[in-house]
Amino acid sequence: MSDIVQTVKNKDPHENEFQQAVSEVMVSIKPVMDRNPEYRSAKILERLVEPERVIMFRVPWMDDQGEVHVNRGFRIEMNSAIGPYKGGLRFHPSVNLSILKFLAFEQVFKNALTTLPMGGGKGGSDFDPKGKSDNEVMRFCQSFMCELFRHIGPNTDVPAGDIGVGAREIGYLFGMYKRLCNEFTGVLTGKSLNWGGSLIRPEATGYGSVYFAAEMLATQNDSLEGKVCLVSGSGNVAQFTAEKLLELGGKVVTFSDSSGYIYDEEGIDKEKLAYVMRLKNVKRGRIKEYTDKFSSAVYSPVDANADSNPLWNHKADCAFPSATQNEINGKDAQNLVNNKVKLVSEGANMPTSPEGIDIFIENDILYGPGKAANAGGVSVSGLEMTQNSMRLSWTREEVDSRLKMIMNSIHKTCLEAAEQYDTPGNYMNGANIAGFVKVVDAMLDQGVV
Ligand code: NDP
Ligand code: 2IT
Repeated sequence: MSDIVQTVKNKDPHENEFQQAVSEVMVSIKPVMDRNPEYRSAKILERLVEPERVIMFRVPWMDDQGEVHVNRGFRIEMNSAIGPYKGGLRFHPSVNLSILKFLAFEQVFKNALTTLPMGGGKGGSDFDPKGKSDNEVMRFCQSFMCELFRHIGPNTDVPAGDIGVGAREIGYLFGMYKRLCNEFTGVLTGKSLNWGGSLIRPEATGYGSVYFAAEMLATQNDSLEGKVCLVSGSGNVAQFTAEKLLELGGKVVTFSDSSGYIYDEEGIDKEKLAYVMRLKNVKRGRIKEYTDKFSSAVYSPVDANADSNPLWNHKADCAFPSATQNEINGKDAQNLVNNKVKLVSEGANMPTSPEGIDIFIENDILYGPGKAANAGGVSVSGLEMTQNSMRLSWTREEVDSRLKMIMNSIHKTCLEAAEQYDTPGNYMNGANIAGFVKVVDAMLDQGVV
């Protein structure tokens, strides 16, 4: 197994995030490989770490002043063993092949866990939507789709949102796809409600992460009632994590963005959350502005180069990292443990560094890894695809109850797989093993392709 990690390192030595994601899975699945020699002879691991296709393209666009800019566009079509490629698009200046390959790799296992027929993919651009006008974002999205459209389709590859890509961007992307293909079809998910979107899709990742947390606590006859919760980020996932936590009796005390974080000792109630939603989704402002409105909160800037993030050093029962990868390092994890945190549910993808994960597991923290805990988003994307194919829309209650069922099933599957491979309660191993077995069995059935 370490051979595979070494091969990945030799082939693409600079792709740190991809190596990190691969290493984690390889450690978990070692006992599965030992019990199933046929996986080895079919070169399953070598095939899993090589994307089926990587598309990389130029995205030229013009700003409001008439100046031309050039960004890079990407789509990683990682694995289609159990369904069409499925996964989000990320627009953020940090986007590169390493980040998108890690995200696409994790997506393969995550999508397998959802119980729905979806393969794994991810894409995006190093375009930064921050500070851009709506027209600039529209022109960028149109240019991006002018290349992407030839690679995707409702039965081929179905992108959605991720960091920097929400309902606005999906709308512009869909408009251009429809114009180019002359076809109204469910080629993207996260669409607005009145033209093919699903109820609960905006809420799904955050709600799902909280449903997963509630399931983990239930194994110890505990609940979210009265729990003090740290939430990072203040975007889509963070907002709906907070909304569901409030509904289930939790107390949310933090939100952040890439500049800093707010700590509100009195708790972020429904009214304050509504303010954050307006601030972030309509005004596209910064989280710092929260303190202008609510004097109970303190804002602290965050230094990305510091050895720890003070957000994770507040007294709390539960942590919901919902911003970005590697936002909890070893020191942050130790701080959380020292402060007696019981549970970590990852709304973000790979938010905890490998050192951090080891610390959580050594200390018996209820640790829900991203590919399980945040699978609610892509699950409801899968339900959106189903509704599009059937040309009907389910009610809020219908979608929410399916989401809950799927999260419960993922939780159960992780526990069973962890138990079967002698690491009871280890959700990371459980998620990696269960996702892996489903995908590689399909690959074996389909021959050497
Ligand atoms: P949004 O763009 O809505 O929000 C992202 C939030 O994270 C913002 O508050 C942003 O702050 C912050 N953030 C982004 N990059 C950094 C960084 N480098 N350092 C610190 N903070 C950062 O994205 P989402 O809420 O959709 O995504 C959040 C996480 O959840 C990501 O890891 C994503 O992959 C994952 N995820 C999302 C799903 C979805 O359905 N949307 C599904 C499953 C996982 P700022 O505004 O300053 O950039
Ligand atoms: O990381 C993820 O699962 C997402 N960004 C959502 C993907 C999707 O297709 O809804």
